[in-house]
Amino acid sequence: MRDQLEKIKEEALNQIESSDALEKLNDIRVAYLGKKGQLTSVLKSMKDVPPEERPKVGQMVNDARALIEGKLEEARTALAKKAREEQMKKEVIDVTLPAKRNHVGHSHPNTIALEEVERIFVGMGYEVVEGPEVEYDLYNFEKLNIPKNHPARDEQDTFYINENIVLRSQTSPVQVRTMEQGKLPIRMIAPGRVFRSDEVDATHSPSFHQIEGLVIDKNITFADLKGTLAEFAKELFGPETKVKFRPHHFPFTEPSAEVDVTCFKCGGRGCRFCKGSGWIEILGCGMVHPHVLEMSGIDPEEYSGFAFGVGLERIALLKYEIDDMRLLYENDIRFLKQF
Ligand code: 2NL
Repeated sequence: MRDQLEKIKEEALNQIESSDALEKLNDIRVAYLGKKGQLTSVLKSMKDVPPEERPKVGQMVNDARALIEGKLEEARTALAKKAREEQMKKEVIDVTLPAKRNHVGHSHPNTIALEEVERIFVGMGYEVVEGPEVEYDLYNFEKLNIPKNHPARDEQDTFYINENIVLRSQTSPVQVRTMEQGKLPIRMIAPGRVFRSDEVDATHSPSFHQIEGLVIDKNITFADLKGTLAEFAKELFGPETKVKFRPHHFPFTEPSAEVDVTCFKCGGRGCRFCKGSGWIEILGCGMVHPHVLEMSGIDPEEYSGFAFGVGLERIALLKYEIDDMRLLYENDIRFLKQF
């Protein structure tokens, strides 16, 4: 019995010594001290020991148990300490390393240009008004003095939903709707997406953005139009900017003009940017046609007004010297992150 106990003790201590994981220690504890463990079975065979020796053997079994438990605890502490040290070594943080880059979002150049244009006109007392992208032919064409079979309908290849409904080819219908509400005077800009059946190239897209402006009041003259747009050009391209009005034709304005600004790259001397002319075309405008006022319920004898339309992409391309409109639609992060 004594030899058997010594053997169990020695074996257990050896195993504890050589174990390198906490789970193994647990297995050892179960194997020797558990309900069906080796020491427990020695206790169970106590009935074979002569009664006078039993206290002695019992004491020995208890001593062995205490010894093994003690060693197990020691080994457990040592292994836990080692594991923690290894973890600390693995998770060490070098505070001198550069921080991970945080990718911050950017406003799209169209958005920046739109906000700039809005800021300028809101500063002059204009309201920003939006409207539907799917419109009645009536609002997109008829009420703008472009009847069926008018040649202007061919100039802008329009997407038709059906005979009476189109994807708006300009944001003028928003202005028509505002005029119809009958609250005068009007000072508004209408920014938004417009659609034309154009092939994609460096300067065209079937879906682009326009900002139109409309002012209606008593005694509005072409001088108001000129002053307003000259001020707009100065704000947008710099205080040295000059404007030039070239006669033009739109069905919804009379008279009509296209506006050029002095090239902000060369100041008007002529360069690659303005193709040597010194001037860059930026918008179309005119005095609202009396018939257009009439069709929206405004008396042209009492009221007059001016209107204009600018391409948002054109402004963005000019302002940021981008030479291909497609870059504005591709959303390549390497392009966008420059703004
Ligand atoms: C362009 C420039 C323009 C207008 C838009 C307009 C709107 C109403 C009445 C009269 Cl409700 N005019 N808008 C006027 C002149 C030019 O856009 O190049 N368009 C094709």
